[in-house]
Amino acid sequence: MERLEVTETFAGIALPGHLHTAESLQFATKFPFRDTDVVIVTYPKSGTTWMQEILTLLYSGGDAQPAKTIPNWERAPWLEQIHFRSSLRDTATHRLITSHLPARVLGPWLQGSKAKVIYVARNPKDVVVSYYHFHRLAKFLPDPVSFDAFLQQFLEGKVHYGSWFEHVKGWLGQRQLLDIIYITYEELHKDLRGTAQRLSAFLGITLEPQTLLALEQHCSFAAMRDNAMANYTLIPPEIMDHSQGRFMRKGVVGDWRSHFSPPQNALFDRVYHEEMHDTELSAHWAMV
Ligand code: PPS
Repeated sequence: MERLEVTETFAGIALPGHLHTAESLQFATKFPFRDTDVVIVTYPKSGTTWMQEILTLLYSGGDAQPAKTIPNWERAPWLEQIHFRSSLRDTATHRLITSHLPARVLGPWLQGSKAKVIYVARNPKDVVVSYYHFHRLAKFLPDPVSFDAFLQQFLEGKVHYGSWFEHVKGWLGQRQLLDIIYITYEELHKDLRGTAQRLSAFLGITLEPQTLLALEQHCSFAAMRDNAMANYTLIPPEIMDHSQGRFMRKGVVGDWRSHFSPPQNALFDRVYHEEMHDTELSAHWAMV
């Protein structure tokens, strides 16, 4: 199913029709979670693939084989996408599931289970840069036209998958309602080892030193950039135009500084302050 030009609208959010249908989205909101499920939730470009790889290594006890032989979208499939049911590893003790859906859609349903939720967030200035570049290669997303035009749409919450601000605040609001942990892309960068330990404690996994070592090696940016099962080079060029750039693009913190003009930065800061001034995650990233 191509549907590259199709946009699905669900709960007021635009989503790529190439990956979603009204039926796949309805299914997502009624999916029978198990208490043993582990759900990665992110706004796009916030560290989803990184977390999928980390969990793969944690649950394999450091054996890189699954991460090297199974595409990430089969190891931790997207709940809302059309391929979910055929990809889900139903017999796994802990099913890994990924979602970009906002809390107002998925939260109430998840509250009925004891599934563990891992929410990964990233500095929105770096998110918008990464997302802009991704729009240039992903043929199932609209042409971003220019960075300036895309930035405006992002701040207005009019890009695919909706508003970053609504996403982050909505999921932060689930703190008391779900078994949820909050991780930032910046923490993964600063201290992958420490963050993996924090994750293991949350998941109830005993972390052996050799698992940690293997995880650090396999989940580095360089290793993942060269892993065809994580870097999306398996996706054919008519769906991801690899001549326009790489999915594993730079993998750094603060790349926004080489993209934002002073007026764009001032506008972003104003909206960010209005929306986020009292949220605790902001302490993890540098806005100046
Ligand atoms: S998606 O499309 O929503 O699944 O994208 P997502 O995986 O959330 O985000 C892609 C960005 O994460 C970077 N990335 C990493 N950075 C550092 N280390 C590792 N191991 C890593 N793996 C993925 C990836 O390069 C994208 O960020 P940018 O800034 O574009 O490089």
